Amino acid sequence: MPDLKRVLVANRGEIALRIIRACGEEGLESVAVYSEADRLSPHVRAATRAVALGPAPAAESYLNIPKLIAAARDAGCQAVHPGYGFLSERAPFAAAVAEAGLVFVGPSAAAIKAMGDKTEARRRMQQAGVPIVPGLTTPLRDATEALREAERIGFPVLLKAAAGGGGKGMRLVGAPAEVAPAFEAARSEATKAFGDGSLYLEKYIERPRHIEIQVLGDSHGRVVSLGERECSIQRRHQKLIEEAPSVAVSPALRRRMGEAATAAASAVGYVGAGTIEFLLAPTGDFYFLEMNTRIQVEHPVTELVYGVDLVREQLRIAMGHPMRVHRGALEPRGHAIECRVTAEDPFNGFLPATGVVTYLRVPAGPGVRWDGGVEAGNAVTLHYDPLLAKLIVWGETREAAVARMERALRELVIVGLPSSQAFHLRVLADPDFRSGAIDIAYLERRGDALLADPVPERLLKPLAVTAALLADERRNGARPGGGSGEGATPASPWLRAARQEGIGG
Ligand code: MV4
Repeated sequence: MPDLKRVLVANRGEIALRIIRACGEEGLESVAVYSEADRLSPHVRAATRAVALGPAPAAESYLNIPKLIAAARDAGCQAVHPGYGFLSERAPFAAAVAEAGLVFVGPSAAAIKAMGDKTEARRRMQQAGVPIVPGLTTPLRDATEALREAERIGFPVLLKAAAGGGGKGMRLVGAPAEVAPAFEAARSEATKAFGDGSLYLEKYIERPRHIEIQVLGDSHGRVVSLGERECSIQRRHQKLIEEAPSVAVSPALRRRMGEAATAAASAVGYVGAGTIEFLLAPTGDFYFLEMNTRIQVEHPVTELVYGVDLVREQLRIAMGHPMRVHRGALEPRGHAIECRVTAEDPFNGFLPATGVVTYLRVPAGPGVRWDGGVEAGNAVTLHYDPLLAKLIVWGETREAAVARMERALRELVIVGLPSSQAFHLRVLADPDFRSGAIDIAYLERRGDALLADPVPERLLKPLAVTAALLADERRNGARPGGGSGEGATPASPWLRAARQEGIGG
């Protein structure tokens, strides 16, 4: 059994902090890494110690394998946790960590590689008896073969990148005449994105939900599933709100999807935390899409309804312990919702925002969890993804969880940057969301209507607005109650709203 004392956390932001916290509770020391842009980030101070990696660009810091391995060695670590994004699903990184004599907190490089190749993954899943979307399990040679196969499968079909995932190099093809141009476009996009233009075809599933199943595998050959997460509320493949359980999944369907997911993980000898993504069709049929071989952003909703600390389980599994999760005891309790609070302006096409968080009031109280990566004083740049924090709530029922999330979102005050906060409140108030009438096209259908009223939430507590105004005026050096510079647009949508509404003087 590997004797772990100290873990290198090869990531930044909220997930680095999340992992550092788990290390602390598990009695492990943690070593943070940081770029020049993240010198003042909370994860740096939270760790037992921290190592500077270099300049802000990820290629010179969080994506630099030699620097990370050297940092782990020099700091006396025995293990490396990759978090999500960055190097978490790069088989060469898992291999380099192992080669350096360190434990990779995650699956083997071979499992990452098998699932990273989408046609190989489909072949493996088919063999394991996991339902896959009707279509090919080997790459296409050319557009002629694509046309022949599309006619066999039946239009509409989706052209997908074999090396892909996340929607890049994907093209919807509705009719024979569209095959050749779509093939060329998808191939070019896949080559640019993945350095591999291989494509395959699947039957297009209309109006599905995106449902994923959390799995854990340990080094003693046990694999368990921890129910589903409903991830249909997404915009351009970026999830905004996730929940567990899904209103569309009955206990019987949960059992069947869980069995498919454990079969999928077992088929690649999976060790660690992983997620099997499925499309759930309106017919009730479900199909394997891909496997994410990492801890995911939305893992907390599963933690809250199953009472399991997935990151601690990851660490224990990496230490060779059997997992503490028992199949029979795994029943979801209550309902959890997560909002990804990002530095994006929903009223301006979700444009990523930069600037300094000048004031931050974090929601608290019963059933509220804040997994954040920034604090007041931190700058948000375009070097990394725009996630500021995840706000997660638990309630006895879905209705109670929604009410609690609305309450928590109203407590939240972010000054200095626009954020997705107001948009989350609008989704939560939408009748379709309330009734659970959601699928992967939900935001395309409802997004514009939700943003039609340009004045952000009247739901704001006057106290929160006042706190925000005061913090912003302090930052701008303006007299409270006085005009703070002609034409100056307040950075925060809250402030814009407050000004428009005449709140705060
Ligand atoms: C699909 C699909 C419909 N039919 N495959 C998008 C990214 C990649 N992970 C797979 N994706 C899809 N594959 C078939 N055969 C619809 C999508 C899809 C999607 C899936 C999950 C979550 C959001 C999505 C948004 C658009 C399209």
